[in-house]
Amino acid sequence: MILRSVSEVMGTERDVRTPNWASRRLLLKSDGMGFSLHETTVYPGTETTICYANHLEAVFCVEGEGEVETVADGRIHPIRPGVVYALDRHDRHRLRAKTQLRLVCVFNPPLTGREVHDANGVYPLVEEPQREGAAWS
Ligand code: 9YT
Repeated sequence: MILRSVSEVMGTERDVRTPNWASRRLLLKSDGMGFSLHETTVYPGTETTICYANHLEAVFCVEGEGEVETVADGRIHPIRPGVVYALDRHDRHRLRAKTQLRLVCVFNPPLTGREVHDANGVYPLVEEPQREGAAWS
């Protein structure tokens, strides 16, 4: 069993900070679960345009108020605690935080932890050797 807390991840290489958000990677590809699991804090007043061309992401809001806009159709969906949005079509979207958002994010395939958003808000696929004995390849 893997046991890990947000507090122990803080300040390590699993704590990724950008001007708009910080992401604490609780589970990464190297943990061998087949998905990665992050707690993401999005700073109030920010707008981030993202398109995960290589990944599926589900985002569950546990704190804060904001909205997500799907760029293709201009639809705006409110984000508040208890709401999940799942980017099942690699949707280009704009995430706006009215207040600070605390989000639980799951990625498939899992992030390795070394990805950075490119100019289009895309994470590249990064190849990394699997943990020995892990069930997923
Ligand atoms: C909600 C969102 O996608 N924010 C960008 C960061 C991402 N969740 C991550 O890398 O944890």
